[in-house]
Amino acid sequence: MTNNKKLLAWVAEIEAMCTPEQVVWCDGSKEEYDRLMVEMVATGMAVKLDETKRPNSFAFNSDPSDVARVEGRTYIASLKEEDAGPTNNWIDPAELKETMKKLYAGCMKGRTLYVIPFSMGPVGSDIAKIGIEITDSPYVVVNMHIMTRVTPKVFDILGEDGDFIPCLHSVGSPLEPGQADSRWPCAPIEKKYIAHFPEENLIWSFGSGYGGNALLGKKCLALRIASAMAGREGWMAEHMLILRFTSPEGKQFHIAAAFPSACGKTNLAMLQATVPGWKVETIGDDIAWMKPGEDGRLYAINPEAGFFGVAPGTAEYSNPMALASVQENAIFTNVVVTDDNDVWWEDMGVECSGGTDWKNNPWKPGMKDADGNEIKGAHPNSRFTARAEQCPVICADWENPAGVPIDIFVFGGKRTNTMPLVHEAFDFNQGVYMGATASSEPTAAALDLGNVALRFDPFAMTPFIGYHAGDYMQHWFDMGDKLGDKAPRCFYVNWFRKTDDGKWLWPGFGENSRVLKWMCDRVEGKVGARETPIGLMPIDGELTLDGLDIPAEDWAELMKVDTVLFKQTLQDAKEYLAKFGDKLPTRMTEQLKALEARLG
Ligand code: GTP
Ligand code: SPV
Ligand code: MN
Repeated sequence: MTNNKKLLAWVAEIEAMCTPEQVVWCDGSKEEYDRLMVEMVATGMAVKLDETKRPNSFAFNSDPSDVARVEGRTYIASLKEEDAGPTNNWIDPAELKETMKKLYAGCMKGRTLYVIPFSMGPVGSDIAKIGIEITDSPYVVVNMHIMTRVTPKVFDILGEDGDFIPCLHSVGSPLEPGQADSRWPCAPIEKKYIAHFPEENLIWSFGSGYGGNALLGKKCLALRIASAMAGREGWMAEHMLILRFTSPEGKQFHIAAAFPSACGKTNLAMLQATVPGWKVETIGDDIAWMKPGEDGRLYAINPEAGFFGVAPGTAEYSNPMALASVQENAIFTNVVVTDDNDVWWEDMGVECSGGTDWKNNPWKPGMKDADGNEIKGAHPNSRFTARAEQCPVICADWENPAGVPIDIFVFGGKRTNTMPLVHEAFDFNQGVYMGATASSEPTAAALDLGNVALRFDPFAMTPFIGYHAGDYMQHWFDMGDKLGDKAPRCFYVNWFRKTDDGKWLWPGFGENSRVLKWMCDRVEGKVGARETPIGLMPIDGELTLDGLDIPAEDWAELMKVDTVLFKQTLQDAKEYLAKFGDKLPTRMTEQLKALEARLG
């Protein structure tokens, strides 16, 4: 097992506080995975899917209250409030620990405490970080098996004195003797806390069993804690997919793209290019850790080992590579289990005759509730979990500890209006401005965004920046200075423009490869661009539309820079950035002024 002093002391301390029935040290083995699945099927938490249709795969349904991240209950408990900044919830760390210790006291009664040793990044590589998650959720254990590298080799690396990131998690639902367990134990919203102590590299999560709230290697460690470390140490931890795009001549481009949750990262990461001869290979679909290499370029790795992807919308026509990735050895959460024991979700592109919906009710397509609204079979934030190596287009270099050199940064979000299909920054500083003022309409990936029409989401990192967002923006400018002329070129895209009557203006998915090709042509100097107030845009005919049936007026709309709408967005951005006070980088203010002048 381990002789690591800090780890042994920590496990003993948590065991004493949480009083589980037993402690199990996990080894990441297939035997362990199979055993936990058998146990969860026996208790009714998991459903085993048909072995011939979906080998070694399981479905879970969460409690209806526990279906997504809860940003309102997520905290950055830095020592000083100003270090958490205006985009984070803050509680004094001592006070938060007091509150949470009361919740943790006895919280694992009647349950098993699992100790999960995991590596984010290839085990043993310089760039990898070691975490240990303590959890009382067997669902978390099996998902961590897929999403991270769970292995006792972590103990060898730690040795007696090595350091790790402690990640404490409990579903917050102790069991009294004889009390029957619920199918998905969790705590009510007011008892949920997803807490980060960035100065201590420490994570405490209580009350939720879902996704990023509970699989602590992902958003908590690899983004919130890692971004704070990266800010201190001069590297980057970003909410970005990473892909390799290879031209017909064999030239490789590496692209990292930041879109908010449920805005198209997983889809872009594995897209099937429609531009002849070009191909995409996946390196990561959610998180990138990047640092300058010896040659002065920026190198990126994917710290994860699997995908936790949005199920609805995943179909043969949209994301066939994701569908192939979940053909076996997959976990599904909050989807329909069909009458023949397979899975289904909305916009899967296949018929479903009926089954059990994500709320465990009998379900048929087209069913309506009392108000006449259609009942969805799968929750909009239902997810699949699958190992990255099951993706048919996973890149041979996806686990290369040296990473891949990034040529292009892409920013974006879901905007049904205003933002054109694509524009390019004049230079890296303006690229930082574009990323920092990225905006998106809310999605189902977080529970509590309310009814806002639009939110600013700098670098798609609003819920994941582990420190002051103004310092984080400055860090981006500093990285640009460090990289100089080797900095990636910056672009902004929007796949989500709609007509007034609600139809997509752009076909999206595989057709997005046309936009990626234009970016690569720009990097190569093969195409020009026209200057607009917001940036550089394609010259007509140079972003190929061959074979697409897009009416000229739709294309004009997709390429339009509506200065009235942009002036409005600029005003909104100013108001938003005013919250940053004197932490707003001077260069951001300069960019705002310059854009205002260009818009006239
Ligand atoms: P998280 O995993 O939550 O971070 O989301 P994500 O950014 O990986 O988003 P994902 O690729 O799962 O896409 C979210 C939703 O957007 C899905 O329902 C997709 O079908 C849809 N989507 C993705 N790309 C496109 C596109 O190019 N056009 C349109 N219209 N929809 C898209
Ligand atoms: C996201 O919300 O960005 C996700 C899902 O990828 S979760 O892991 O729950 O954060
Ligand atoms: Mn995703």
